[in-house]
Amino acid sequence: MMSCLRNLFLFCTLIVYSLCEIRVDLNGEWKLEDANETISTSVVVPGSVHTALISNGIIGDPYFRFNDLEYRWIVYTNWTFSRIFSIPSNITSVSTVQLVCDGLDTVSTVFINGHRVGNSVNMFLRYIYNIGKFVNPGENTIRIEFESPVSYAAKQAAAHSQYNVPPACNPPEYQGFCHPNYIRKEQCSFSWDWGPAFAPVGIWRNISVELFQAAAIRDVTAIPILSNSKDINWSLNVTTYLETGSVSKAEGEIVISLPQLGVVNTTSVTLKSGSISTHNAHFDVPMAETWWPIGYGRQPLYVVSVMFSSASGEVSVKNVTIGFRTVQLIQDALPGKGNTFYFKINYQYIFLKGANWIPVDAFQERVTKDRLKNLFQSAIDANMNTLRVWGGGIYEKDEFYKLADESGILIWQDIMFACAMYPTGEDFLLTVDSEVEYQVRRLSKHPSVIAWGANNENEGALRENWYGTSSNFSLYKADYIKLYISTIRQRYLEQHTNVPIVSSSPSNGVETEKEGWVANNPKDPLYGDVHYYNYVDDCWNVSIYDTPRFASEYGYQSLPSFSAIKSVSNPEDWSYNSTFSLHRQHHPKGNSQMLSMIKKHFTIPETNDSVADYKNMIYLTQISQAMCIKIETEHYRRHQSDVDKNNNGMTRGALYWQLNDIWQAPTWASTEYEGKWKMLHYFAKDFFAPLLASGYIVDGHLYVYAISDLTDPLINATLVVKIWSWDSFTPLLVQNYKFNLKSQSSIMVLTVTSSEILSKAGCKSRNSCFFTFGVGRMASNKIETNPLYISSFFDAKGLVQDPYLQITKVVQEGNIFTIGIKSSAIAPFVWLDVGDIKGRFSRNGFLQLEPTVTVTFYAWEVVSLQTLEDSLTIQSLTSRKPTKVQPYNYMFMYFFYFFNLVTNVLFFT
Ligand code: BMA
Repeated sequence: MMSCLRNLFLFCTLIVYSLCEIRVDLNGEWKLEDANETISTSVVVPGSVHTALISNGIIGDPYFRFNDLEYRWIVYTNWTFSRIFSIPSNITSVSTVQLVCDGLDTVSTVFINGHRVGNSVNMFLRYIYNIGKFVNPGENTIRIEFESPVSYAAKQAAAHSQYNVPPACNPPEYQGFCHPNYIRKEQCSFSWDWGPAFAPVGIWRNISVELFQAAAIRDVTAIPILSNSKDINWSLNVTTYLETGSVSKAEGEIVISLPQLGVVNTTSVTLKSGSISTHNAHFDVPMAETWWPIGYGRQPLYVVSVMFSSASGEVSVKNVTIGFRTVQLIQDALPGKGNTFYFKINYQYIFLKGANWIPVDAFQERVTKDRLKNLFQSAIDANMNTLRVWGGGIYEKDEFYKLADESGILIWQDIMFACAMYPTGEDFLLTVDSEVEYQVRRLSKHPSVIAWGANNENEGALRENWYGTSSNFSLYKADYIKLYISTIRQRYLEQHTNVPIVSSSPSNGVETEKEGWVANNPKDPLYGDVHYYNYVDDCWNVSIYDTPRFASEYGYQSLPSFSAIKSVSNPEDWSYNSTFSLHRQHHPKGNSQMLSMIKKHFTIPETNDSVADYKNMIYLTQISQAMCIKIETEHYRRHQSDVDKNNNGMTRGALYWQLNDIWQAPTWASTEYEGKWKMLHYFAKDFFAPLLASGYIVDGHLYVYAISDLTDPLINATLVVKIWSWDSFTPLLVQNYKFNLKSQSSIMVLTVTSSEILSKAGCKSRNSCFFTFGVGRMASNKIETNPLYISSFFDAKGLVQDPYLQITKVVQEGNIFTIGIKSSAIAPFVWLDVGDIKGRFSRNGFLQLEPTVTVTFYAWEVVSLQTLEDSLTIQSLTSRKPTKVQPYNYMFMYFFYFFNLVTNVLFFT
């Protein structure tokens, strides 16, 4: 019976939908002109001026060398997009014609057939203009005049004469434009400490004309409800937002169905004319299967199809895809001091592990589904379960959230405000209010979206006087509350999403509210989430880290690969402190901070080959970054189940800064602009592993933890501790420790005086040894090993040997290449590189503990064996220099071996 109904509904939907709904797609080719009419060319919509100028050969690659400065004229120019479009001849029979713009970037005036129909000031808002009065059946013209966003922001700032809303401009190193806070546009498009300033303009999302008579469904939200954790009995709140036409009233029916489950809910409605009508329905969905985060179960998704059919036979249909899950942000008071801060999905605690997400490109039209897919796959492959869409970028494309829903990657979604004070004039608040309403409706149906944050770091900025606001604190505090609490939070709560919102990241969560929304110490580790950056102290020393409830940002910079740099530079740029390198480094003191962190543990080699030196710096910055974030992340994961004497601990989230790169530059990212994994991303795969053994030494004591994200307990499991001397492939000591561990928790399995265990192992000196830890259900050689280096590499000088790494074979099977590696000594940070061939290795940057290992390269594109071999190089920290694939002829191999031995200087030891 149910399936009959379902089929009937689908059948009707198809027939009536095609008869009644008229939508004229305006995507595609438009004409582009500058205000002085010196340029007249074409632009593909969705698209921006910059990419149109690139594809028409008017400008080159904006990312190349100094082109970000070279092409500044583009952003100071006003631009016009125009085209002709056709309206069907039956226009006379429809009452309402609307121009629906899903995204205008940003400040524009819209004309139809020469008549002004409206304007836009907010790129995050969908603009809908009634254009019935101005269109004719047949040919029409549309013209959208864009004003320079940079000039607009400056004008808005100048007009705000009462008081300053800082920062006026970001630091000069950012090489950016001023006053991004005065315009509702991607804040980082005016530049950031990892990104360029292009401030593109254009029609950045879909645009269409829609015609209807009675009503059209604009939006649908569907919120799953589970009344208790015991009986899995789902129900659904479906809200349908209908745009009604000018007929006096529209009578009809709303039919909501979940075709996969045979659920149909029908209601008769009478809609008022000329407004937005809201229709709510609540019904049981008994057969629904629960949606789970990645690693915790399946991700079943269901189509909710909503159809409005008017008495006169007009039909409007909207389908949304949803998943059934609940979210709780648990902020319980802890005995002593502080609150917990962690997430439960479907009543089950989940440690959120992952990274922060920034816009994938300065020009969104270049962000293809494949690029998004690749980034998601990289997050999944690195054992992440969460991404935070950071507040200085954009609300992402639909495909982004679709990928998250399908894969089970959880999303912490910021509202787009970051690192600034913001104005609170009436117009500004009104447009923000509409933005929140629109974006929350748009995104709340996605099961992956499990948290919202009203801004990035603005509570901290105000409390800590980052922008000189302290002399007038109460004024800025009042503005803060007006914007984030009375407007954003208020509007958010009215949407009844069932997903928690925090007023800022970092914040103290409910404690921030208690303290009047600007807490005394928004970074308090005992409450909410924290952001932690420290470029001064030694990142190998775990004592420098707080042990907060939730670490939502922390990071260190590194340089991208040489192949990434090469694609946007000339040979004269290839040194650490070249004009180009400094131009790309937007973080004040960034290069010297990386350098000083490297020097704490590594020797920086100098050769008489400046390109080799530069490549070594790239390699060392990546090692240093990977090590710092490994150590910090493991610290957070270790303390998910315990609190120390000051009540620090129960850390239940670790999202490092940042997953991806917007261009090729020194940044905090773990994957590069083209998707290539930096060493950090390979490390992330290990330090986010569901089962991990992790140790550290403080005050002469070794502490080793077992950490599990698994949903079943470990009974009688084994921790394997090994002590190695750099000069032997055989460990000096192997010890097994038995333990039990509850599901999704961490436990300290071993604590011992480090000198005691080292001497027990017969380790000659601390500098000559290191530890590895592994954990498994049973003792086995297959247990992954996690190293703990107990001395800096320059202290190990002379003890760590050149491993004379050799690639012994490369075997191709389709896009998969098996690479054999031979080593004559233990080799730290073994690094394979294939230049600009796209793909990733099964492991990289690893500690080679055996004479031979095999690594797999997964190519993301078709590549021949010869091309791969020609590009492949291998090195380690203790290699004299990177080597290429050796000829398979042994004579040659030994020749190269001895040749290396006598001709090179040992770099790192
Ligand atoms: C945090 C972020 C970003 C920034 C990063 C690195 O403050 O929120 O604004 O890019 O640090 O400085």
